[in-house]
Amino acid sequence: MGFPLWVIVTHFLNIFLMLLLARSGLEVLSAFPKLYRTDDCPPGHEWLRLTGTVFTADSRRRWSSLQEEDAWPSLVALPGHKNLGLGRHWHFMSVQFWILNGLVYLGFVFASGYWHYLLPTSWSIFPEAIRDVGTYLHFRLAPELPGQPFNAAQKLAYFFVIFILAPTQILTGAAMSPAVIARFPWFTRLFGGKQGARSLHFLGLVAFALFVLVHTVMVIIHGVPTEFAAMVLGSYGANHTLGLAIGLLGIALLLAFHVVITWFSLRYRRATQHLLGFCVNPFERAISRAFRSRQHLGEQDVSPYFRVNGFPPPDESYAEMARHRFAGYRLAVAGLVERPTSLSLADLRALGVQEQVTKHNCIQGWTAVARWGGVPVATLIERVRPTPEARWAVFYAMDDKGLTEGEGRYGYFYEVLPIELLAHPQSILALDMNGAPLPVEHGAPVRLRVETQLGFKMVKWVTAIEFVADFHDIGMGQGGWREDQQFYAASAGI
Ligand SMILES: Nc1nc2c(c(=O)[nH]1)N[C@H]1C(S)=C(S)[C@@H](COP(=O)(O)O)O[C@H]1N2
Ligand SMILES: [Mo]
Repeated sequence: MGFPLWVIVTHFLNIFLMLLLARSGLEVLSAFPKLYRTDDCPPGHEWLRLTGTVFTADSRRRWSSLQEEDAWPSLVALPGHKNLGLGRHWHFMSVQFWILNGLVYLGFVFASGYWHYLLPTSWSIFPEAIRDVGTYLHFRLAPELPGQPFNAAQKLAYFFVIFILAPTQILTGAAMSPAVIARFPWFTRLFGGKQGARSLHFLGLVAFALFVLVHTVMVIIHGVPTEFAAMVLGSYGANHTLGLAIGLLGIALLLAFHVVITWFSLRYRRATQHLLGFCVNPFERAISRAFRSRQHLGEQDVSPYFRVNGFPPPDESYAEMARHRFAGYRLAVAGLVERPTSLSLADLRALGVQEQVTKHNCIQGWTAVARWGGVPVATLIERVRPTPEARWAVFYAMDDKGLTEGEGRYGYFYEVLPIELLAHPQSILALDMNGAPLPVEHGAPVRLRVETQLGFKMVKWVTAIEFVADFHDIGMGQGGWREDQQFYAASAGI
């Protein structure tokens, strides 16, 4: 027996895509190399920590969650060296093709009757599989099931990987999306919350890696030339030398491809962001706009510790304003609006304050829950009346990142959001956090909350809002400071 052509092709594409997924997934993990049991992510209480740097809740020095990011080498991470934005792009691009490849494979499996070889039909497969493992441990080859290409242990392993592990990996992946968490909180709860899903997603990678290891060892035990002939040419009787040559060439091409894309991604980061964006942005934009946040978490869900990302504005004028409890603060709202305005904190409060207990999702991977109070952006929109050309709102902040963070980046923080998203019921200009005025580190006196999005969209220390028709002439034109400087995607629903 051997393998039909569709198995050969989908098997090769699977190796190709899984390697992309594993490396880019590790890049994402490197941005927050810690795993937690609960969505509070209490610093110092991770169940797995893959980094030497430890920050604790009672640390006397101020720290920002971006400092928890690690630089992993390109040998394990795609592209490596602290490129979370690009790693995510590679991951979300690859996963679409991986799912497509999986569906094509399953289509053939069921259409061709091949499923007989993959779906166990009797409980006796378990003792048989254990006996097969025993046979291997005695350095002998386990026999195939009668009339089938696989032995019982093999069949069980393939069944587990194809019908349990792969779908679970897709579901735990989806459960981490902030848009999904905001719209279908129950779905993410099935996996023990975002951190449960994140932990399971990582354990899924470990399970895949173990499978690949054993699978490869089996190929070696059964004889590389024979197995390659079957895997590449479709038959155990095919020319061994030819099978081996084509197989090794395939592996070499695959590795060469990885070397090239890693180099390209590091060398041409903006081009990589744009090229992969063609595949990723439409998908991300669609779920960001379709899902509205419906979170009503309880007071008991509020996290005891809420991380900070981004240091407060360091200048004296901000400190002075903070000392006077922001009495002199004004929020300017202008651009393509019929009634430009400037509002004090009292004016803002007078527009009506709404409360919501919601989960914050930082792009790095941490979560925390707080009760936010603030003015619905919809109310503000009604008041200033954007003109028909206005499509986006730019939120300008008071922190110059060149002064607060450095790392070769510069400029005042800002983010652009589509007006549609800002009109959603849980999009607010927050003034309060957990029943008190916003603390300085969390964005005093005004910060944005758009609950279906990743944290980086929720600008803190907001000083002005501008309605625009197009954002390509703002900053570097990518739709926000993190998009400009860290190559994140401009839609942030995943
Ligand atoms: N002005 C400004 N807003 C910002 C940031 C920043 O650096 N500057 N960081 C963003 C990121 S990446 C996150 S995760 C959240 C963190 O909010 P928190 O500090 O209140 O937890 O703020 C967002 N808003
Ligand atoms: Mo973030």
